[in-house]
Amino acid sequence: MTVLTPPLLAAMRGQPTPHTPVWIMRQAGRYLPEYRAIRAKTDFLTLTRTPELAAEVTLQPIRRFALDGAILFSDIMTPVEGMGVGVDFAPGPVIAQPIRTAADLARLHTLDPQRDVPYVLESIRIVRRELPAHVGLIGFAGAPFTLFCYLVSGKPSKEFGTARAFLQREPELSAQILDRLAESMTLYLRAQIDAGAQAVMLFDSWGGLLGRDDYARVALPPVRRILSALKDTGVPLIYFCNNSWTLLDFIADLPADVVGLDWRGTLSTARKHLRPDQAVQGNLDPAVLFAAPDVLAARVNALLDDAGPGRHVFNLGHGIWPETDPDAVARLVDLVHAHRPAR
Ligand code: 1CP
Repeated sequence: MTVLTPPLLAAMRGQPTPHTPVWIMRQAGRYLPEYRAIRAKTDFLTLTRTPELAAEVTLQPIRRFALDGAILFSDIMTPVEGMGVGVDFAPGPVIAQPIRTAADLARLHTLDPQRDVPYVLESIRIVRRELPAHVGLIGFAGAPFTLFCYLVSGKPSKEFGTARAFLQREPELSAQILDRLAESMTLYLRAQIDAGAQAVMLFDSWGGLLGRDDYARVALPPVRRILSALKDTGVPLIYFCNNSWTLLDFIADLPADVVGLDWRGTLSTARKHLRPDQAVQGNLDPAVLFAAPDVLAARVNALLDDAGPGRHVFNLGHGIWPETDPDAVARLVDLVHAHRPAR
């Protein structure tokens, strides 16, 4: 029997697909009543540490919508906890003792995935057993600079001024922190792939806060190190950097197979800066899910026409908002699947 490649993975590899595949950043979450029902009984940390529950929440959006991809239910800060630094979620990550000295860094040991986060690997195994064969499972990690932002500031922030000032004041200690994170996230993603993740994504939510020079000197090298180390796995490697429209020449030079884009630019523009063999992933503004159905349809079709056929994975430009109507998501997925290239 021939087992067909899931469209998600085919598009990432530049192979033909029956339709443009679609998944949604933060697709398991508070906009779904079934997620809120589970969260009413269980706190977020317990959810991420209980494989049966994490797998159940991962599968919720797959049962409700015709999505082409599932993303493991976990958080970018989950492995950081495994590395020895306590994280609370309120709801964003809060670190009681941020990393700001060499002694702090000593508390952040290199991750041993089997020992430190066995529940993540077990969640992946359960999801792979339950997931329909045409749906691809995406594993993920935070990019080192984005993790550094939370570790140094100790809480969410719009500008991460504390972390960016630290980077300038303490360049050597910063490099050591980023190094430890790069090594650990490489081990973490490899363990996820071994457990059954079929593609992996690095989330660099805050990389775009940096100017070109600091991005190229500080944030980019650890990303390159992780992606290069994972090349031999053969699974598609996705890099998403929020606010990266002025950084695309650097990203074009990364060993990323897929580049995630936010909604601030068009995918045709992104393609001009990226390599022809790199697929694009994105990039509808999450706000457009609040538009009237005919407006949503026009926007989705225009985005797909602009992206052109092939090497495109449809997604939002950033995470879905908790206030979103799930029916709008159902319409979105159907629109993407029904679209045929303009001639
Ligand atoms: O239920 C709750 O109250 C917890 C809210 C929540 C959820 C549902 C958090 C805390 N994390 C998650 C899950 C999560 N986080 C997933 C898996 C679910 C899915 O996508 O379906 C993923 C991939 C993430 C990744 C993540 N966490 C990122 C990168 C993507 C992005 O949005 O830029 C970031 C920056 C985080 C940090 C984080 N964790 C939680 C929150 C609320 C935040 C954002 C904090 C901030 O605004 O700085």
